[in-house]
Amino acid sequence: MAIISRGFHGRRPLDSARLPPGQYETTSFPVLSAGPTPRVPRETWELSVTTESGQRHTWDWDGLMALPAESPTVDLHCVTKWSKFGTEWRGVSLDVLLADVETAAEHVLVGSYGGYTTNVPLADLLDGKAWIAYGYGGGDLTPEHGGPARLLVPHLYLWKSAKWVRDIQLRESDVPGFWEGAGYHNYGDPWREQRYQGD
Ligand SMILES: Nc1nc2c(c(=O)[nH]1)N[C@H]1C(S)=C(S)[C@@H](COP(=O)(O)O)O[C@H]1N2
Ligand SMILES: [Mo]
Repeated sequence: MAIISRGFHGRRPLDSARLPPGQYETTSFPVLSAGPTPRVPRETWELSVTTESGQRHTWDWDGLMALPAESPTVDLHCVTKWSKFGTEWRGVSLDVLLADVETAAEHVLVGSYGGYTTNVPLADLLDGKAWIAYGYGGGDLTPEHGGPARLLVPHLYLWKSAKWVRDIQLRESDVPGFWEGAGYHNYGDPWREQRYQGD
């Protein structure tokens, strides 16, 4: 008699193995923004990386487009408990963006058009773990979801993925961002359910 494995159909393991503790799966793509959606024309858009010694590297839109792009497919986990599986993005790896940036800093404060900030260890942006994403689902990233370009750090709760990203500050000391300063966890690992300070 054939034994049917209910959990595995040859494609991937049962989806519950992809769901961090306390999360549920959704197929919609909710919009979560702490303020109004900034409209940033590509003509004036600029991204900067500033090192701990004050060196500033900048990319305009054409400069970003000239960098080699990747098409990551990743699962998203929001601290408000929805997870979305298999989202398809296009963007530039932070490994590429930071390749020529000399730094000994271990901390990053990411800033957005509109004033949002979030902090993340530099190590969590490197080694294929993060992108400056400008495409979603085969098209341009819409303003609601962070277009022209957002940070994408899918292994951490989605509040770390700053929409409308504008600057990446490499810092010797850690400093909390918008939600981290309001009581959310400093690191935000969904698999360890690090939602709030003390988790
Ligand atoms: N600039 C900016 N980035 C942001 C936010 C924000 O309010 N402003 N919200 C964060 C939060 S809490 C989440 S869950 C995700 C939501 O991304 P989405 O709206 O594309 O689903 O963006 C994150 N990045
Ligand atoms: Mo969120």
